[in-house]
Amino acid sequence: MKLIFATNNAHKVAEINAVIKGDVQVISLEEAGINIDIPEPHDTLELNATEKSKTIYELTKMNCFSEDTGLEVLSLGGEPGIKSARYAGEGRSFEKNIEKLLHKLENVANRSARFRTVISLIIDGRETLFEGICEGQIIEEKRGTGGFGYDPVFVPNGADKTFGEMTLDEKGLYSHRRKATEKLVVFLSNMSPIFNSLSTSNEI
Ligand code: ITT
Repeated sequence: MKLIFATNNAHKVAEINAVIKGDVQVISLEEAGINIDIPEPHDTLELNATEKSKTIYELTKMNCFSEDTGLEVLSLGGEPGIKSARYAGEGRSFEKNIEKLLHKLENVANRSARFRTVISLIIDGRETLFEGICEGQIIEEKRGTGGFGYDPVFVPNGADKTFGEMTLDEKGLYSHRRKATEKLVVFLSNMSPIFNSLSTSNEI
């Protein structure tokens, strides 16, 4: 089965390809030759994920999925949330977003936060959503240069390193994206016997 992944973020493609293996071939927008910046105008991760997958489904009529992720900081009332990519402005700078976050958390004792990923999968025009959550803490200074976004300031619960100090596989042990993607894989593998039996009966 081929699935277009409606994202322009190469880090997301690498992380998701580490989980989706076997019979499902993930094709990034770049690989599909689609060069668009899909708007994310809504106020929930769910609606923005749907916007991205629906846009690509309508354009290609191919089965596809997208994901929207937000960092939700408890003492900031869930900020930056849906604004995670543009927290410090339209420039979408990871550096400036982190600076703004650390500034807002100066002298704040409760630094609990979570990443939440929502995947929107469209198969034959029908949408299914999958969620993955990773709880952790925002530290006071950046550590590590791996990953992307807020990874250098986020330590998942149960770890002593930031996501920025982890390899892709280590991040996968804790990651919101891995958890949501695993639900997608289970969903697809539950569907595949139906596909297999359909194709078998077609052959007969
Ligand atoms: P697409 O919409 O093209 O998929 P994007 O980077 O714009 O890519 P989002 O709208 O989901 O993706 O942006 C959410 C932002 O949250 C992203 O730019 C990062 O700053 C941050 N983010 C998302 N996942 C993250 C992760 O696993 N680790 C650190 N930061 C992350």
